[in-house]
Amino acid sequence: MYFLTSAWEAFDRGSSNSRHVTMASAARDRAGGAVLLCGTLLMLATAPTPGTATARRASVIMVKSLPREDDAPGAAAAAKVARETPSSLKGGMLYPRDSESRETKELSGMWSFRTSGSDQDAGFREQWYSKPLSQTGPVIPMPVPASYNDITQDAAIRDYVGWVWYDREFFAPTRWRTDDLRVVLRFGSAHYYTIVWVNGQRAVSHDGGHLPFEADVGHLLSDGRRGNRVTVAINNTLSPFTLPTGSIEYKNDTNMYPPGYFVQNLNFDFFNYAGIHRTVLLYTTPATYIDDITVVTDVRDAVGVVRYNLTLGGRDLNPSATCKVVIRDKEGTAIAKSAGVQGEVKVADAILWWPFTMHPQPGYMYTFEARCAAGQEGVEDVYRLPFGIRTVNVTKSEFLINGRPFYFMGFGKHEDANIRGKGLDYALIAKDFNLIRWLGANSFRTSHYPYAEEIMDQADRQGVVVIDEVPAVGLHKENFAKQTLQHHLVVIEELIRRDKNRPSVVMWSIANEPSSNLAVSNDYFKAVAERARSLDVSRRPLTIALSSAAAKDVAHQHLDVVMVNRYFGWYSDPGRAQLIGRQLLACIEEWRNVSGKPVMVSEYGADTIAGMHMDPPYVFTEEYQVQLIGEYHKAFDVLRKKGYFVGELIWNFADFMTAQTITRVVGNKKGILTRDRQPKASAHVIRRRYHQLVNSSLDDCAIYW
Ligand code: BDP
Repeated sequence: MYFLTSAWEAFDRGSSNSRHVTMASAARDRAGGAVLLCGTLLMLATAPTPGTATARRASVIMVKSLPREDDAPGAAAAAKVARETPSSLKGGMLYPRDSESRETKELSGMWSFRTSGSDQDAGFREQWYSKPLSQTGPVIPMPVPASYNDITQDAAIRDYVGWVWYDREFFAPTRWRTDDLRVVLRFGSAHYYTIVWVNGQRAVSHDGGHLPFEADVGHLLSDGRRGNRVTVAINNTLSPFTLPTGSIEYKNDTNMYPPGYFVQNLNFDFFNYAGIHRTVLLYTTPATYIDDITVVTDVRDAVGVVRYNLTLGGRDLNPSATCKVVIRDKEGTAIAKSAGVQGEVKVADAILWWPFTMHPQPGYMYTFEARCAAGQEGVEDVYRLPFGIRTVNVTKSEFLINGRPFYFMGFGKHEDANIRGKGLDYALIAKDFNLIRWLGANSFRTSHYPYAEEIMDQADRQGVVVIDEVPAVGLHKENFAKQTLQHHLVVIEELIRRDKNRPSVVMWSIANEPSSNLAVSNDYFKAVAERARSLDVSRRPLTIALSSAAAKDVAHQHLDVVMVNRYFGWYSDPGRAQLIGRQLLACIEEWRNVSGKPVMVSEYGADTIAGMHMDPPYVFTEEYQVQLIGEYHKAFDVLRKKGYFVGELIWNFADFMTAQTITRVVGNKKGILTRDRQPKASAHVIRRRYHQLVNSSLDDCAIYW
């Protein structure tokens, strides 16, 4: 745990909530003051910019200790943690959409920004949230959404660890106060721990990046004439109990480092971009409203069966609320109807949702239109949820979509681009999906965290299959702790709540490359898998991108599909591409024998500097990447004939930024595209392969032109 005593702690003590709250209650907490990261009380009063002399002036002490033995969950302990972390989420997380009963107002644009510098307490001690940030110190303009790291010319901002502050002002229409409405402030995501104030009043806090959070703020809005202010404090520090995981390491050798010097270690291979990464918006609903919708589909003899469940929220809920449901096709024509908060609707001659490589009309989306007059006054709330009708099943050897075998051809990706970091960017989303189609890929894994809802929307609509991953990357011995598990259970719930209705999502990936050879990980993953299965009514299969040796792995028994990350010819035997076939075949056969489940390769690849050439091929050249992936492809073709091999995802779609290390040349270069999305030679090889796997009659010319 990390303990820091500080003015921030005093701030916390002054709040009405106890600071000794559990993670579950922290997730529910809408008004308290404690900063909790995964159940760890993280009093980050001082996290000076590493490496600066200001670190010496740290006014507080940060103590790091790893979990004790009894923190590591054994079977009984893990089950207990799971019991004690009950479904902790209050309400649904429907994507905000305009309708005749709802309106949305985006708060994207330039916000004011500053870091806490070397005095992490300052913002809390001086209550920066109580007035405009510009009145409590210097500010700079900061775009929202975007990571803040690469926006300025200041390395101290790029590499900042600790609290940063944002604010902006906005007007809300007068009717938002005078009418009987609910006004909600929603963040698509902010990285990592976030506290939000509206007009100086605490509105919401959230633990974790990559997933949305929101709060009712109608009661905090000022009268129309004065305008409003939203203030956001965000802390990007990662600990052994956050997801992804990290640790703060103090460097105590004063011959080498100034007193108080520390570094943020990351247990993963991508830059720890931070800030307000996704859209911030306000939306309204009637006071009594549709809080959540769950749609589960099946297909019986060409009839689409749509089971649904509506959850209503708000005060004065009328127990005999009436809800009407209409299913509309793509043209908006009503094709089926139902009434009630739950039911089953049949869609005759259903047009199924298909991946784009399996059907000429891929990604067919219906609209589930719900109208509920649930309040005493009978005001109707209307919400239109896009959904697709399809089935997903896994047999001992196959991955089936709509009853037909599906072979994953795609990549692991990242949310990553220059300047904006992990910030949402529609131009980039459109470009990436155009490239996915150009490459002929039918799928990607959201390595190593949930992607923006706007990305997932495109996957739904374009028929691109998604393996949806939680940010559980870098789980090693010290991370299999009670606190991490508690947080993992919450995160999986947040992810399933957000993405449960998406037809593109065919599988949940509950971790990437954990130390699943450790006995302690068995009970840990059992608990996470059980939680995921209990939450997803449609029972999507579960997987993990595994990297341990098959014979020693204990996690696969809790999964439906085995994904394997392997770097033969790169991290082992670099430059020896001729060994890849032998090694990969032996490895995958072993996984199959050990697990008896469908197996796929979820990562393989080689760092490649675009424009670097050598023949015969040499590591880091375009020639070597081409040679290496060619060897993998030959082995995949052998495996495909064995009947249990269900996919190949190359690492990575595009080059991406990482922390500064001597093993990365301005980031990870395993992309088949450069970071600015231009093809390396390997992209053409992948393109030819993916297109030809779907249509073996296509010759090279037909693909290229
Ligand atoms: C795998 C990780 C991925 C890394 C990749 C690599 O899952 O995040 O970026 O290796 O080293 O182990 O390129």
